[in-house]
Amino acid sequence: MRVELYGCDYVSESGHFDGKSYFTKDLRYAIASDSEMIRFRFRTNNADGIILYSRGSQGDFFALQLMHNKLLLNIDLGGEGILTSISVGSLLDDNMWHDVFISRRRRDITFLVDRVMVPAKIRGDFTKLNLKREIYVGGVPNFNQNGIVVTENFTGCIENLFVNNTNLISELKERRSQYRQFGDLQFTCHYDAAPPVTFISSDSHLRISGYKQQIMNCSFDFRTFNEDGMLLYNKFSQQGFVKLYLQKGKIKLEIQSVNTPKVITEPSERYLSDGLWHRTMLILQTNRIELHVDEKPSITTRQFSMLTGDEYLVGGGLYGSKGFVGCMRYIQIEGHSIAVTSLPEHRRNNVALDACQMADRCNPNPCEHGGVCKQNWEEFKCDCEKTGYTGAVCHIPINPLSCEAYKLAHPKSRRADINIDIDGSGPLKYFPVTCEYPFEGPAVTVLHHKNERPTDVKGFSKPGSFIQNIIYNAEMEQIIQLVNRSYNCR
Ligand SMILES: [Ca+2]
Repeated sequence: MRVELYGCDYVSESGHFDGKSYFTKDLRYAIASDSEMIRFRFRTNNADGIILYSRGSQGDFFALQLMHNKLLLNIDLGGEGILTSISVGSLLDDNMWHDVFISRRRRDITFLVDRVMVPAKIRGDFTKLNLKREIYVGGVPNFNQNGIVVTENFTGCIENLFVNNTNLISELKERRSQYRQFGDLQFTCHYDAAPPVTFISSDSHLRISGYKQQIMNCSFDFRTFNEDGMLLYNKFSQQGFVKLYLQKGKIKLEIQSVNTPKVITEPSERYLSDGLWHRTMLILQTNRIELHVDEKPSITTRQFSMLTGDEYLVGGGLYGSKGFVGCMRYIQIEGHSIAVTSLPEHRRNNVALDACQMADRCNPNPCEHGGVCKQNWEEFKCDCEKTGYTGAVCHIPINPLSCEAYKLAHPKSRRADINIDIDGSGPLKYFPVTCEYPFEGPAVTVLHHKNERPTDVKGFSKPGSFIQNIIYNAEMEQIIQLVNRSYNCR
């Protein structure tokens, strides 16, 4: 077989940001634009960071940032100060390239990350983005600004950043006068030497040698949506063992040593099976047990001593424990970084190297009508409680379409206070009505409002001098649909 590939020259203008570096483009004169187009690629290991920021004098701003490994755009076109927030993508801090495209035309905006498209409408009455001063790329000097919700600059690589038809990184490299550079910004991408490893199933694990130490020092980052699974196990050289695991999304430490009974502690109340990376460090030494999760320490001093055993189990599926399913990176055992790719094959079981193969099945949310999505490695589930809908994705309405539909199921009913869902599975919410069934003729739907008792009106003699708002138990759109589907109204 012969394969020939043809393509075009690919020009890569990239900037590597270290979390302190950023650059600005001075806009020189104020801009008021009806539309703009932004596109770029990025690659990062960090869940948070500012990517693009600019603001104007009339309350306008544009803030594109990574927050909890999702891209978040906060935009305000000025006026009443109504912020529009659009979030796209998930698990974006996986050290892989991601393509971003944002296009705005007046109040219509399209936000695309890796082919997942979110169209949105910008709130408020204004249609122009008024910018003044500078555009910030990769970071800002001060996080306390409108629209910014994170407190970190971007760390990683940004490639071919176009604002309209201008390649900002290319112009920065040409040292054009309106550009200013801060910190150590480099024009080549660095790739991480410790790529993540994926624990595909509950029998996935790594076996790593230990060296009979009196101090145990192990650390790693993990991310998962699964609530249970063993993270780390070591059987001590003498009696006892240590076991670090997730149970219902919380981290637990089980430990036993010579002359010390088995104890199980829950060092952190936090729910950790949320898909974010969590830095974990376990340090055991004589009379001291330390567990750090996301830099927060939990330290116990008690009578305790051990010699580490000759094998560490990272992940599970051995010794009767259900293993961790998810991703890990930066694994260090007894203070040494572990290059998983160079472990002999019999020391790794059912793991995928060089990438985190997790999928976020809840993003975009597959549950309709505001159902809450929950997931593990294999599947997602929708919690439809309080939505008024049921079924796998909260699609099937619980409430009848109308009083007529209710009558079919309850033929003896003369009067009933119920909720109706006028468009069935459609987007309108259900609302309360009273159904009345006269002996002859069609059913009557009574839509109540908040002022059904008589209101005393004194001192308003002229016509039109008294005004009172009537608040119905339904939104305008629901009332329109109800009227459209009725024979007559009064
Ligand atoms: Ca509906």
